[in-house]
Amino acid sequence: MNVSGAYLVTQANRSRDRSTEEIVAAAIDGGVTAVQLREKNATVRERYELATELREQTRTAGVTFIVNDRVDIAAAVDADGVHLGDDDLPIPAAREVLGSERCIGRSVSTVEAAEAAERAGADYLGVGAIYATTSKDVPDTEAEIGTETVADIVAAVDIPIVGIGGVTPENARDVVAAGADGVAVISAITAADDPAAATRQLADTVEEVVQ
Ligand code: TZP
Ligand code: MG
Repeated sequence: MNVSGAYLVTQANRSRDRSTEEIVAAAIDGGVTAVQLREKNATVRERYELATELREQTRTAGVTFIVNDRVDIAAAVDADGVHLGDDDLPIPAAREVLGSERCIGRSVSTVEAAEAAERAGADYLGVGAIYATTSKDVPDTEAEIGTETVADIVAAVDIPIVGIGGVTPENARDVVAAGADGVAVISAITAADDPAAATRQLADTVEEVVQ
């Protein structure tokens, strides 16, 4: 698992009619380190079929591939891991299914939730929403937590942290300066005029700040 750098989360309805495979190919060209399949409106069968395609693309490129929500699909397509939230299987139950070979990511927005996820065995955390986002309906309590909360969570846990929510090539620097290892984005890549160039900008920014 590598979740440092630029991490793409897919969402077909932000892609301006380009296919998810096309966006992922462009992101790979731009140096993405991880891709998460997150298609909330697709059926399990559709997600499985897309996951099979994206697994192929990411494997060839040596990019980490993670499936949102569905532990079964992650195992079925030999993904590198799964990304879970409050409504999904608890981490220990997912671990029963996936074993220690695959990674488990967990969405959190508070220090307490981050500590609990680490204790439960999460391998990395998605922390957000840092800024306002138009890609997801985020509950008020989880919205716009800011880079201060990112820094608090970085100080509280030892596992890698990926910042998410309204992250752009312009503000990614602040997210990494707060201690995040990577930045996860939907629209900054998926809705960009040039998704490969946007990915490259994000990846370069993270690399510059980390050094
Ligand atoms: N989780 C917290 S915010 C968010 C998710 C999936 C949406 C991120 O989308 P964008 O377009 O990068 O703000
Ligand atoms: Mg979920």
